[in-house]
Amino acid sequence: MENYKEIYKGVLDGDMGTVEKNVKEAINAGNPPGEILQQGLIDAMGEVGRLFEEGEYFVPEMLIAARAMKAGLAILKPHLVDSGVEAVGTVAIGTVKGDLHDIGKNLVAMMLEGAGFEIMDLGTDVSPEKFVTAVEQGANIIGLSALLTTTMPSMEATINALNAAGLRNKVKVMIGGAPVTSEYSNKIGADGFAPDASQAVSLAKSLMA
Ligand code: B1M
Repeated sequence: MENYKEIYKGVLDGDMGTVEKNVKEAINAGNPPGEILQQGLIDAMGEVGRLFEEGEYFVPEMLIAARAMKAGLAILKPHLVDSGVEAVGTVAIGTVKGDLHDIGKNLVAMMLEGAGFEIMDLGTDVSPEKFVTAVEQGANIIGLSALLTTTMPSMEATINALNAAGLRNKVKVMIGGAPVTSEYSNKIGADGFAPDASQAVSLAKSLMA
C-alpha cells in the first residue's frame, strides 16, 4: 500500500505534511484505521528507535519523528474512537515521574476512550501523589506508562503511595510501556500488564468486570 510506505517514510523524515496527507488519503480510500496505525505510524516509530540505538538518529531526529507521528495520530483519532459508547469506568492515565514519552500513553488513552472508558489524562512526568489524587477524584483504574528502564521504579513508588494513602483496594492498577513485562507487574503488585493498546483495552475491561 503506497500510502503506508509514504507515512512510514514521512515519520522517519519527520515530515508532518507527508504524514498528514497520506493518512487522510489512506482513510478516504477506506483502509482500516488500525492498519494505518500499525503499518504506517507504529512500525516507523520502531525503526526510529532502532536508528537511535545504532547512533544514526539523535534526540532531535526522534523529536521530529514523534511530532510527525502525533500529527498522523490526530487525524486518525476520530476514526479509532467510536463515539456514543456508554461509559464503563474511569481510567486515570499518565506517563510516570521522570518520563516524557507520551505517544504510547496517548494511544492507549485513545483506544480506551473508544471502548467507552472515561479518561483522565494526567500527562507526562506524573508523580505518585498526582495518581493518588486522581483516585481520590474517582478513578476506577490507574494506567501507568513508562518507556525508560530508569523510570520503571516510579510505578512501584506509585503503588506504594496508594498503599500509604489507604486507597490501594479502591483502584486497579494497570501498567505498560516498551520495557515493562508481566513479571515486573507481578513483582510490584500491579493488577495487570498490557503489551499494546488493544490488549490494554481487554485488560481494563477485565479489571472492571
Ligand atoms: Co526516547 N527512548 N528518550 N524519546 N524514545 C526510547 C524509549 C529508547 C528505547 C530508544 C532506544 O534507545 N532505542 C530509549 C530508552 C532506553 C531504555 O531505557 N531502555 C530512549 C531514551 C534513552 C531517551 C532519552 C533518555 C534520550 C536522551 O535524552 N539521551 C530521552 C528521555 C527523556 C525523558 O523521558 N526523560 C528520550 C527522549 C525522547 C523524545 C522526547 C525525543 C521522544 C519522545 C516524544 C514523545 O513521546 N512525545 C522519544 C522517542 C520518540 C523514543 C522512541 C524512538 C519511540 C517511542 C514511541 O513513541 N514508540 C523509543 C524507541 C522505541 O520505543 N522503539 C525511545 C511508539 C509507541 C506507540 O510505542 O510507547 O512502546 P510505545 O507504546 C506502546 C506499548 O508500549 C504499550 O502500548 C503502546 C501502543 O501499542 N503501552 C502501554 C505504552 N504505555 C502503556 C500503558 C498501558 C498499557 C500499554 O497501561 C497503562
